Amino acid sequence: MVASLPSTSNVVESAALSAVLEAPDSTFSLLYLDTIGVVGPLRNLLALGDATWTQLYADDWDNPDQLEKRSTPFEVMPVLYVHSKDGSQTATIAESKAIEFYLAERFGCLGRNSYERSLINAFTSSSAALFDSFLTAVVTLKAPPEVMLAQIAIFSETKIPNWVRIHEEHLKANGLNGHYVGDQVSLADLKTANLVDMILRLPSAGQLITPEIAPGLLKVKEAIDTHPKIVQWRETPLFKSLRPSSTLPVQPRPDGIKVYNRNGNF
Ligand SMILES: N[C@@H](CCC(=O)N[C@@H](CS)C(=O)NCC(=O)O)C(=O)O
Repeated sequence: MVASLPSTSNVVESAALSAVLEAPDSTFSLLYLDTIGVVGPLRNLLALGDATWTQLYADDWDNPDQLEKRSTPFEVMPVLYVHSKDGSQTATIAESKAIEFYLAERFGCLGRNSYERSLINAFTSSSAALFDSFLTAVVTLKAPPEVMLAQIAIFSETKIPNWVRIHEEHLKANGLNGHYVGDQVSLADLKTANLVDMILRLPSAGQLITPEIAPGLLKVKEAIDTHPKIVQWRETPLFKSLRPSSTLPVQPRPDGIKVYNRNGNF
């Protein structure tokens, strides 16, 4: 049995949880691995929003009883727990995109009006689609090396160059100022910067992302990498202990990290 989410058939409970999500003094716990993984943009949003948050690690995730895994709504991480100030109520948000959207809305990273929001959602979706398809086709495929190399070749020869060309056009239309929309950091900027970081780790990166081919995308990455709140987050012991890949050795855990309690106590 996976963890069930509170039913919205109870109108009073639904309204109370909505209030927790909207309260300016709520705090957060993020259940995820000690890697950047799929939560790079999401942790950056917590930094941009000056959020008070705790990292939760699932130390018993691989237990054959699968109790931790099944205590989450989709048996995967990340899960964001949003706590009321007095800790008496917690709202759960599962799935990285749902969490990103909630945090982006809360911390003002979805533009100034409905039109800007729809543009940001479109750029975000386009970058997320390439990121997700790369994860599925290469990272989580667990195929023999020659199959993985063939998959990477497909991305390097067509999918990534197409995405670069198209996104450069849109960034040019916004004045190559490091943002997709207006002059503020948005969810689209965060998702794209994360994707550019991933592309730059490929052997073919030198042909895919260069100042000549991708000046707009590099500017977006620079705007994220130099944002004072993100610089500050990357100086923290927690960020420094995160692994870019789960194949790298585990780092010592800094203070402040909590271990996920399968009973749902935070
Ligand atoms: N669709 C999910 C995918 C999450 C996902 O694949 N999580 C992986 C880590 S990146 C996980 O929980 N793996 C452990 C497992 O499947 O048991 C999301 O976007 O949140």
